[in-house]
Amino acid sequence: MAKLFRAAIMGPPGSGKGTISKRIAESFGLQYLSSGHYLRESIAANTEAGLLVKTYVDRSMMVPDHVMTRLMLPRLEQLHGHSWLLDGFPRTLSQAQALNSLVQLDLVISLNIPYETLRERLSDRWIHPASGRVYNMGFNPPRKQGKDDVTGEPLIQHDDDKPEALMSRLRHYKDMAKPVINLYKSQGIHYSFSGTDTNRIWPYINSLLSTKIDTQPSDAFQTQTP
Ligand code: G5P
Ligand code: MG
Repeated sequence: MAKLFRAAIMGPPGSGKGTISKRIAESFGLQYLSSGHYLRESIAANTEAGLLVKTYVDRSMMVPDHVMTRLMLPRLEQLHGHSWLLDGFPRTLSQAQALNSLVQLDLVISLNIPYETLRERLSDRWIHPASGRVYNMGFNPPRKQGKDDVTGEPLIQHDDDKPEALMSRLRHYKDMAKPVINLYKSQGIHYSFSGTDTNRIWPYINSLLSTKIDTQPSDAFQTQTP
């Protein structure tokens, strides 16, 4: 049996967590869990909890810790026996502590992207509000300008992606992330990647993970020791 591997990816809004997570999940066969995805799913379900969540997500504000842990931890419990990658959770020390009481992570990746790069990316970002699908006019444009690839519905831009709002979101992100990063540094599992270009960062993450993840599908493929 391949050894289980549990990782998380952290980084400010627009840092490329989603883009890199998808590559990791595909290359290494990990289950992928995105906090933003589950939040949007709960909003779409239109429950009381979903409506509450919407008031935060619409303003790009942090959803309260107890709501986040109640949303994420049961899903991780269901993945008992699987290797997985978390995108966007934990984001606060309290979330990290709740996660720690359930499982010890093997590795945490932080994306350290200059502010100017984030500003450019997010001001170029268009969203399909119903599904949360995200496009970037330079990096991954929709097939038809201004329209969602799947539904053909119009794309919108977020008020929160305007420069002033973005600056305050990023400052807030850093304040929240610092103690989380320190926790994972103290556990010796934190790796930080800096750069302006996802395609340039990816090979470094890929080679780090190649050394950490046991991708042997079964014992039968392992070399026999004499
Ligand atoms: P999300 O959904 O986690 P954010 O704001 O943290 O949202 P986002 O927007 O999903 O982060 P990302 O995943 O880090 O960004 O980045 P991405 O989507 O891969 O890339 C961003 C854009 O840049 C895309 O258009 C992509 O195509 C483009 N891009 C990527 N790489 C490059 C490149 O090299 N060059 C160029 N030119 N473009 C590139 O969370 C949403 C909300 O949910 C709440 C919060 O309200 C949050 O705002 N929330 C939580 N609240 C509390 N606790 C938690 N744990 C929470 N998790 C979510
Ligand atoms: Mg994302």
